[in-house]
Amino acid sequence: MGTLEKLRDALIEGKVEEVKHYTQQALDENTPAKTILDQGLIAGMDVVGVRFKEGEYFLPEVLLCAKAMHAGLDLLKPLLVGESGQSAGTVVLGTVKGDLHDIGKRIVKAMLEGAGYEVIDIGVDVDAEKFVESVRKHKPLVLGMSALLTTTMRYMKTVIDALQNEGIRDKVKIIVGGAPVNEEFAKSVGADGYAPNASEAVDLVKRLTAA
Ligand code: B1M
Repeated sequence: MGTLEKLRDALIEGKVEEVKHYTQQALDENTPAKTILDQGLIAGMDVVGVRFKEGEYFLPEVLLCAKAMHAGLDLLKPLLVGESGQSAGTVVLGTVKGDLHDIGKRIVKAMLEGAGYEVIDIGVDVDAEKFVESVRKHKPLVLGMSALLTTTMRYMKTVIDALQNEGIRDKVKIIVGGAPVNEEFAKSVGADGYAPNASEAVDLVKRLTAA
């Protein structure tokens, strides 16, 4: 079994120390950080998602797997971030109200930082007021919202409406993402764009911020 398969399996088992070990081993074998992320950590998390859905895993197991995922991500982050010089601009990112999922958002953050953007992560369970306040305070080029639950994704529209009511909707480009979100949904809530994954989020931000 190759290192990435061992890494994926360790993540599925929620073995934090093994995940750290195999992530480091893959790096020592010169595997690119993005490959380790996609074929090791995210591949493992996909299996965790299926087991959770099918009732084979419960919250404690998923939390342990999330902890293992973060441990691996922490080792990869400096490499995903890379050496960026001057900031390409500011992006504010948050997970919407009622939603505590942040693994995907952290990956989006790391990849945007890798592309030279300054990213301000305003956390999880973020209400419309805080999104509005952050846009006022940081004047980002782009505001990104993440949601992993079908029950919370609708809140993206609440945030966009709040920005509209405050008269600052047109001051910022808005992008949305997260497993239940798609292009059509993004359009329906009035966002400027949707990205299915972190790499495409970077391309989208570049496109939206191109002069
Ligand atoms: Co939750 N959970 N969870 N969970 N969880 C899901 C999302 C679920 C699909 C599992 C399932 O049933 N198969 C399901 C949602 C069902 C639905 O809404 N239809 C679910 C549920 C039900 C719940 C609870 C309600 C469970 C309960 O309490 N009974 C609860 C809700 C808590 C809350 O938020 N209020 C809950 C809790 C949790 C944990 C806390 C245990 C943990 C989160 C830990 C954390 O994030 N710190 C957790 C996890 C880990 C998952 C799964 C297993 C994995 C999510 C993940 O991290 N994926 C998930 C199942 C699944 O998605 N397969 C599940 C890996 C990550 C890299 O992918 O987040 O999709 P993802 O991000 C991608 C893209 O979506 C995109 O780029 C990322 C990288 O490529 N992207 C963006 C994300 N944000 C973006 C923003 C952008 C652009 C792209 O622009 C701004």
